[in-house]
Amino acid sequence: MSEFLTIGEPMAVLASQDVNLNLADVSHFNRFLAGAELNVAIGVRRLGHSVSYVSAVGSDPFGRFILDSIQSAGIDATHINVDPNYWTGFYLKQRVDHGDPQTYYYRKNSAAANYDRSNLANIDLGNTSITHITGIFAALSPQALATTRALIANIEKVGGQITFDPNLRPALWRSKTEMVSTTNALAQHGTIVMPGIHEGQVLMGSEDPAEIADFYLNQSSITKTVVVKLGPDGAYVKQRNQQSFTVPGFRVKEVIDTVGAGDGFAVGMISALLEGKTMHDAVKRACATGALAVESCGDNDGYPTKEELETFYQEQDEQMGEKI
Ligand code: KDG
Repeated sequence: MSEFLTIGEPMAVLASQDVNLNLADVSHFNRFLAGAELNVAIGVRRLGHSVSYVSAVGSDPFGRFILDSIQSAGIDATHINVDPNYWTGFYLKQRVDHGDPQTYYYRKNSAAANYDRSNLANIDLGNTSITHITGIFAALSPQALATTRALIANIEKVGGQITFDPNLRPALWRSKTEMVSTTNALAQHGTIVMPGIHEGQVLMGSEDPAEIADFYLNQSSITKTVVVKLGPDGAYVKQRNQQSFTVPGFRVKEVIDTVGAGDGFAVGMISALLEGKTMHDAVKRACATGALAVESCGDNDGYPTKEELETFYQEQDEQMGEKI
């Protein structure tokens, strides 16, 4: 079995080719692969690690596209069910010249939302050191939430680590109250919890990174590290019983599309931890992979290979040298 595993809803995204047009007016789109946890799987695989992705797709053209792409990326697709009873989810994404784009989902009652959790019994977690869980899959349906909880229980049985990203998607939840209470309850199982600064405001009422970190460290003894994403300003890190520190963000040449940056951040963290790097180096890589993510149109196309990551670090060092 793979060193890294994640469960999520894979989607196709139709990304507008026209800048600043309302989605209702766009007629030209490019198709990419999407889905937060799948983005992470792709990024971790691109950095050379073995990855398994657990999900379901429909027996339809988007499902075929997703399955083919996952297999050709070298990700273990053994645990992706093809379910002819439901569609594969997809979404539309605007192209904007600044800020976050408008998105529109077609994913209700998708194949992933109907994932049959009896399949979890076939997953061998023996060699999996990190599993990434986000609040998105749990938000899809009561079955998906039950699946998430069952997978977490299986991971805890074998002593695996969980990285948890709240990844709030208010459109998928029935109410804000349910989103907040369920997401925070799932976060209690994260060895590493990675909220964004604005998610902190929604989930525990503060945008102060130290207060957000303390909230997650205090609510569960399982949580050893909280990494609060500060967007372009980098990340604030607090580990249980240790000094907190902040890792600065990297300069980005041109922001093309912000969607997928948070998943890019998780890619850097997870891949570095799999390689035994220190928490500081893992968060530095997370900031780098998050920065690289915003420089391309697709949700995961900007994630680097090892060589691209090295080149990025070198370019950043050269820029720093020029500034001195
Ligand atoms: O984090 C990026 C994702 O938002 C995107 O790829 C698809 O919206 C999406 C989702 O909910 O997975």
